[in-house]
Amino acid sequence: MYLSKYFLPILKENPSEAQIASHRLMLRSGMIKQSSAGIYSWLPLGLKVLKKIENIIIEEQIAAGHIPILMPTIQPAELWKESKRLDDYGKEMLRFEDRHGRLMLYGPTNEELVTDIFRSYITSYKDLPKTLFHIQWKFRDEVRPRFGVMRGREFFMKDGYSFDVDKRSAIHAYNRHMISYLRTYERLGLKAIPMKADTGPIGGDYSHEFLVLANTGESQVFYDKEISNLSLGEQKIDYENYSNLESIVHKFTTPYARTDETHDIDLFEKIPEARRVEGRGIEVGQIFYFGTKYSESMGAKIDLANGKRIPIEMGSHGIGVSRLVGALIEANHDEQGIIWPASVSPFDAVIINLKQNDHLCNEISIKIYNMLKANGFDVLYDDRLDSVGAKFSSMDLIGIPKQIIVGPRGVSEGLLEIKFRNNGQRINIPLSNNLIELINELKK
Ligand code: P5A
Repeated sequence: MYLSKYFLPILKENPSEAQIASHRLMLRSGMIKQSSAGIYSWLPLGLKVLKKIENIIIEEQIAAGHIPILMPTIQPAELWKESKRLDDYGKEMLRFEDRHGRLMLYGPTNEELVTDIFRSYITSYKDLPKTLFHIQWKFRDEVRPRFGVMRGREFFMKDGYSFDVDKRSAIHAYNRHMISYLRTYERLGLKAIPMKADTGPIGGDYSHEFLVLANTGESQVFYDKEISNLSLGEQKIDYENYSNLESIVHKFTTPYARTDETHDIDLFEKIPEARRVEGRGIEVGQIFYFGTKYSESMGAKIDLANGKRIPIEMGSHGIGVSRLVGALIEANHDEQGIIWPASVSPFDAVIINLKQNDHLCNEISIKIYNMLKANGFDVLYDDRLDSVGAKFSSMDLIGIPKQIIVGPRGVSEGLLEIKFRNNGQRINIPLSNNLIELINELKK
């Protein structure tokens, strides 16, 4: 993409409404634009990151055996009368009437809608287990939308719903979600800690939140330092294997880790003092096992082999997809701007042409651009006529991990420079005909 042809509305000044780094940097780098409180348009750069995160989530859900669907944003209120949650949800739920006077709502979550889909088609234990998921916009009329996409009113959520014949199988679904979420966060380059959580309006009695540690996080967290050393790493997961998943989940849920809602001072103080950590975190996901809460009230039942008819066991599992964009920036930025982990960066590399009117610099920049594109890289080419300083500062701001610098001096010596955004390190690369040295460096 030639920057001169792109739509990247970078702001020079810090927006006064932004109180935390991610909000400020998303506005400044032209990723989002607020349309009203807690509601945003996603501009090209922001949308690219959102889609990269979405794709990683989809890949990991499919790897865990979960099935993608797409449910609507608008739901009929009748379903929520059946589950008796219509009143519970209060003012957070945006309600309106259609032209026929039917009460509708913009979905804050989809337990009712998916239970209705399920009960319409599935009647036998033979069809279980199943987990359906989608990634769709949600609306919650939050009292205090703030921090940009962190606490929005309209936000993008991955929500999955598991249907099982008994509790053992439902807990296995819970474990599949916990592990596939841990893998997802690791692929995003984030450390997210599962913490014992309250269930709030979703219900049930077994739940974990996933928290990314950050000083600007809205949740207060208490944990045993040991848990922050755990990771899945490269280990292959067999999602069908009950005992294997149980032992991994056991490993991640044994050290003390709780938010203030479930914090137990007596238990916390049993941890050796040097390992006790009190801090703040961003909730990037939550999983729930709630048994028959919705299937009882909405009549979602199945026939067993012995002819008995029972309500299905359910759980729901969510990831805050748009919130993750903010969490990633909170975890990866410096004074100059964003520093994207390669897995979610909007571009693989940017070519910065330091002398736009120089014939040789132009020719070489374009050659590099075409060659990298032909090799499958997604490259941004900064071909603007701006000053060198302006180019460097705006490219540092938008945070692409590798900057390929093409300048008249280097070119005359047959050299390119690569600057790594994460540590500022610069290396010289020979400007060969097939650019193999550059291509190898970008593959690292
Ligand atoms: C689980 C999936 C649920 O709604 N029902 C379906 C369950 N869980 S949840 O914890 O309430 O939400 C899941 C994740 O969505 C993100 N989130 C938000 N992101 C941005 N702005 C908001 N206002 C907002 N509210 C929730 C969080 O990451 C949460 O973990």
